[in-house]
Amino acid sequence: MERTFVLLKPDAIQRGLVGRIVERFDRRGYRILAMKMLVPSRDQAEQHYAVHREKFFFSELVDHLTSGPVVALVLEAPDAIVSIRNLLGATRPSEATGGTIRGDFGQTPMRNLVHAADSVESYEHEHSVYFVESEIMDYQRPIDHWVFEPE
Ligand code: FUP
Repeated sequence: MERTFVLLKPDAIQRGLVGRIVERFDRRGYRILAMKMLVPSRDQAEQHYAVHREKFFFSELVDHLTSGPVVALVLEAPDAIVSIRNLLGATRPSEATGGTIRGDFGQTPMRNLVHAADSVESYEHEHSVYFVESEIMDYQRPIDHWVFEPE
């Protein structure tokens, strides 16, 4: 089992897509371990995207992330990091395959609705920007033995 961090960015909330995006995670059987709504501080946004600090789009990215409420989640499943990234689709919605979240709903690279960690290291860093450990649930579901059956 693997955990990943996902963030529905302000454009997802503004466009009324929270339910439809979270439903995609539910339908695939990911276990939701944490989910909360907040308005990120500039410090949180800068920490989250610290790897992009030198990029030309960094200040616009921080402005966007702090512009309104976001929904932060911790999800768990086998290979959660790569499988959620596949479900999101390419960073640029114009390059995202139909059927992916960004392919179906994304508009611009800056407003591509949802972020997900791209490695275990990113997960460790990013979830700690938004959650304290006591906010992350640890529970089992009776159906998990077949939802997560080994292939
Ligand atoms: P991703 O991991 O798919 O969210 O993409 P990146 O980490 O490469 O980019 C982080 C965010 O920066 C994207 F969500 C949108 C923004 N971005 C731009 O606005 N322009 C770019 O050219 C690249 C990224």
